[in-house]
Amino acid sequence: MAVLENKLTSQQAIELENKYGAHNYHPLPVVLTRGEGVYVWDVEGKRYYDFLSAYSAVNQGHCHPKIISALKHQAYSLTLTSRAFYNDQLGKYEKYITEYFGYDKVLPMNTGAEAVETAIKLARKWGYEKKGIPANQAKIVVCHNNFHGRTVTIISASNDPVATENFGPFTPGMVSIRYNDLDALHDALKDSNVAAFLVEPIQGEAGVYVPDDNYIKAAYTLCKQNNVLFVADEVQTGIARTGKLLAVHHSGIKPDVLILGKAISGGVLPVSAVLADKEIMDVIRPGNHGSTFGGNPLACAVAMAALEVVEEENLAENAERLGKIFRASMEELIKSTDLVRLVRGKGLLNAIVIDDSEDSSTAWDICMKLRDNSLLAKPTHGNIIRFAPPLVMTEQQLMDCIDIISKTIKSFE
Ligand code: IF1
Repeated sequence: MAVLENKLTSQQAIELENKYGAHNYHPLPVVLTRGEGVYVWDVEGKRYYDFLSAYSAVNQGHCHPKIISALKHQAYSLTLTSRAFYNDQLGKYEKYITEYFGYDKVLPMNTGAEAVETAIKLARKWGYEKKGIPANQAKIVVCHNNFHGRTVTIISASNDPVATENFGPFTPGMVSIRYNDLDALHDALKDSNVAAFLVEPIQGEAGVYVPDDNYIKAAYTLCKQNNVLFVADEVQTGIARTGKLLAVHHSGIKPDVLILGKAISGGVLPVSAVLADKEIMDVIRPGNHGSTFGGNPLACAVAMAALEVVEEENLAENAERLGKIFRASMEELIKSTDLVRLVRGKGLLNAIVIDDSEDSSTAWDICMKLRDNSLLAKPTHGNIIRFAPPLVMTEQQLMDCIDIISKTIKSFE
């Protein structure tokens, strides 16, 4: 097939996706073919700053040489054994990642949604076997406007009609309360059938919604008082994105169950993980749960390299420092334009809110103009633009990007 051999133009690549792919996305029209660090290139050779980082999966930058080297090296030796046999990478990785995050045990999976599913199963089983919840009565408390993934059970916890409509029937046992509302949590936890509180330390999909400073810590304390597991979904906020290794570190707590994904592999392979201490993880026994690809040697080698990069290159500190500069610059911009209502975020997970209705096209138009000006970002919920560059960005590159963003937004006045 000629189409597979020839180099495509952007238009051709977009037409192929439109014709042969399910229409489950509405991408910004740019066709990428190469990435290096904070940059990506389209098929016509134009270079862009990546301000999405594949939704915070590419925190270490595109095609990080150390991670790609680990990938190549391991790919020549062994890629997949399944868990029917042992392999010589998994144990090493399990030791490495548990010590890295300070837990006794890890359960390796692939995508973020799978890790969330795993955490829900773990919490339910713990609820029955350790807390003594009557059979099939376990409840998981979640928050309005959460995003935890796309499986039927996970969308059963969602209140987003676009994500849920006509996908029922849904998994029972999900109780949804307002985010950042400790009274609501206090009331929900009175039910002794609650096994866990599943929460994002910062709500990403909701538009980088940062809760009050005391929320996470107080929520954790409420969980402890009620013998409920505090389950943190750090799929998006983890791995240095918010200026600390984990977003919960801003609150000084250790979740009972920690869910990680995306940047564990630096965006090279789907790698996710559920971490917990022995008393919790031990409820999972052979045959209860698993995955053909989870814990495969290729993923293990890649993830170890990717986590090493986070430490070696001080990515958390860099995200913390650059994030402050970014938000301060956006505050300056807000003073000089009516178009941007506010900026919010932590570390290098930030968003600006465009002063317009949710159904206007302004945020999309701004992202199109940013693309023309060599910077890629994506609107969410109509009037919010998320800014999340790779954490390997330098201050000088950031200043260049701030300049592009400011000039682009001012051109709309
Ligand atoms: C898409 C958002 C980001 C997540 C949290 C679990 C998962 C995600 C906190 C599931 C995934 C993604 C998936 C992506 C869009 C995206 C996203 F806009 F929806 F909120 F990152 F900002 N927990 N987030 O954020 O992980 O199964 O996808 O590996 O296209 O759906 P996954």
